[in-house]
Amino acid sequence: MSIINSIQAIQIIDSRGTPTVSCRVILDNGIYATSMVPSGASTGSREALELRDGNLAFMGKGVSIAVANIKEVIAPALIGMDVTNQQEIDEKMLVLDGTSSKSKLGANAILGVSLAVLSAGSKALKLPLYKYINQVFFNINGDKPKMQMPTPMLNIINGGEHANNNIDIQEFMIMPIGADNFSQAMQWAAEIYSDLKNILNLKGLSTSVGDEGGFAPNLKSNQEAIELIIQAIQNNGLTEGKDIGIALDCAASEFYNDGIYNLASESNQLNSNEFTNYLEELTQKYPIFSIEDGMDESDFEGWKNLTKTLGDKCQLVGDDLFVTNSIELQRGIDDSLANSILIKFNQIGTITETMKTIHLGNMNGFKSIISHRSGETEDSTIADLCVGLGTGQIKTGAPCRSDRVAKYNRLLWIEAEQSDLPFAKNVIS
Ligand code: 2PG
Ligand code: MG
Repeated sequence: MSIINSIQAIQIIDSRGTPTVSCRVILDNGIYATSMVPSGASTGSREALELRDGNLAFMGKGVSIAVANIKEVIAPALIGMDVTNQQEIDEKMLVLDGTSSKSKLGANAILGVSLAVLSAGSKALKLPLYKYINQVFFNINGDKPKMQMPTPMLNIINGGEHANNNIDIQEFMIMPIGADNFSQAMQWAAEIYSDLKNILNLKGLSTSVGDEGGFAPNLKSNQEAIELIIQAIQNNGLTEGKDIGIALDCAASEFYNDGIYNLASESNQLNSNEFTNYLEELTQKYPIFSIEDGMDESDFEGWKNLTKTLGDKCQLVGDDLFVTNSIELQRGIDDSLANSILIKFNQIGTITETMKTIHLGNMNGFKSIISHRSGETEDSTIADLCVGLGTGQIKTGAPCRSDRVAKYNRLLWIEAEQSDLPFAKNVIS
């Protein structure tokens, strides 16, 4: 048994300069692990509550109350427990909080502890984190996923809430679907990224980057972003659709109002059916393999229609739609909304609930994509989560900015350590 001896927490700074929670779990044998909690900008309205102080410090965004909740409420309840008992620990925190939205203690407080417990558990058992995660999933769901290296989804042009440019679609991603292994996928991505920078430079467009490390130029339309990316792919001797797939995160809730999808950069106002047609045309014109949040989080009829229209040719990913919540995912399964789910553990608040949601998706043919948040830290747990659960896809920004490459670099190390892990080649074709 590896017993929790103490739990510490402090306020740290994330990649946007905003406070976030960091938590440390210390075991009675002196082993300890530290977590850092991510934070979103284009958040879903059904996400668990991120507790912010709301006072004068840090523009109201301090997390000192969440930190105090860890020290004063959660720590006393968990000290003495076996750290490898992830589910029991997470469930105890749910009882301590007692609300469905985690608004009493804060999902940021609860997740900080849940993540540090996970990592301390792996150290206690002297297992690499991804192997330990595989085992924890088995303990929770009675099912052992096949571990594999993921295909990365790299967001190389940023728009929407993640940049101050004029592009409506939030993320334009490349997926090196034809690479033979993870290192080759990253090499191709870095080369395309560098070429895209040259292209933008030559056109006199901005090469400054957005929250997720992708470029954030002002463009004439959303299509222009895709065309610039295709040019960069071809300049590298690669073929779009064969070597590299395109993926989008529309984050459509951010430009939806009163039944209208407002594409301001194109002066285009579309109703739900028209926006579905717009997306269908994009998939006919370009090799788009995956569309995330193509519809507003509450436009359920729109989601149904989009899934009917594109669901057999394209990965349709619910992010704000499902918020990593098994109840929301069950509704999606029952009503045929989307065919895949984005997984962000801070949307729901514990590792146990995250794993249960992934399991539900697995049982119903939904693919899970492990994701960062736009506000990040150097914590790279999602890299191990993705390998340990074998989900096959990870999206964690551009090959730029340390908060993004921390995850890709961790994956490169896992691949180097464990060369027999298969690579999720052609994962969505
Ligand atoms: C998203 C995420 C991550 P945010 O919408 O998928 O890319 O953004 O963390 O701002 O919700
Ligand atoms: Mg999203």
